[in-house]
Amino acid sequence: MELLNFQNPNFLRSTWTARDIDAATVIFAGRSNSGKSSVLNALCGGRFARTARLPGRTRAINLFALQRGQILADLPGYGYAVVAKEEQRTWSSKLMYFIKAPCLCGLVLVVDCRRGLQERDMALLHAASRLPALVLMNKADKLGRAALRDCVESAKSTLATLPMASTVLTFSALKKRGLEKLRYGVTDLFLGEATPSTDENNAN
Ligand SMILES: Nc1nc2c(ncn2[C@@H]2O[C@H](COP(=O)(O)OP(=O)(O)OP(=O)(O)O)[C@@H](O)[C@H]2O)c(=O)[nH]1
Ligand SMILES: [Mg+2]
Repeated sequence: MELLNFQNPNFLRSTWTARDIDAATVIFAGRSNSGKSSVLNALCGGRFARTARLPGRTRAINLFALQRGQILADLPGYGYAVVAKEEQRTWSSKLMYFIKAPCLCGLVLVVDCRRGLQERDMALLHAASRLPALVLMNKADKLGRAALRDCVESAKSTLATLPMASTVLTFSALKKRGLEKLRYGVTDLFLGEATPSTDENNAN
């Protein structure tokens, strides 16, 4: 399979709606501070999306176009308590609306591997159940091998209860660990070739 070229995407715009998107789009979603923007940057080999030590950095949906026109969408995180309740509710309903957009072809769910899949992640997975999902256990540099394996196994058994095709990968945006598998995984999402959760998963 030929890998997509993820290098040097063009920032298109910040938005809250998918109405103006006319190309296949993969979304990067997850809890605030799980590392969505860092993962996108690692995938694309540069600093394109803004990241921050404190949660709540990404405050709109940022669209980046690959060389061939496909789009990566960096979403604001959920579960960030410091953002006012009202604003959280607004984001949440906008995100839930956005993930129904027909242009979407896949979901990269970025999870902090120390926390594992949480309630809000599950709510997102349910809402996006028509999309194949690549579940990234990010910040793998923070856990030892055995703990990582446990977290992957636990995610896999949770995902097995959901209807969509899903793959679990361990990843470190900091150490750029798991990049090749991420590139293949995101290419698969664009090509509509995501594998079911029982197939080729790993705890690298
Ligand atoms: N140790 C470690 N830190 C990471 C990793 N990935 C991201 N981080 C750190 O986690 C923090 C949050 O990263 P972001 O990429 O801004 O997270 P985000 O999910 O986009 O956050 P929001 O936009 O606020 O939702 C930053 O301090 C990153 O440097 C990783 O793989 N390992
Ligand atoms: Mg972000």
